[in-house]
Amino acid sequence: MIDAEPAKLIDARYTDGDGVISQAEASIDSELMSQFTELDTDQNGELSEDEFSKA
Ligand SMILES: [Ca+2]
Ligand SMILES: [Ca+2]
Repeated sequence: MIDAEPAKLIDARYTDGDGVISQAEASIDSELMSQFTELDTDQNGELSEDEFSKA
């Protein structure tokens, strides 16, 4: 039941191995997609692990 994750890490399904979530990758999750612009604080069109951890 308890998922002992210290912090949200980028789920492997969102990444192609580059460690960031592109908009295309985020689009598989409508909830994430809806937050994408807000989370992308440096507005580079990708979510870094740091940005994603605020989700
Ligand atoms: Ca990626
Ligand atoms: Ca970003």
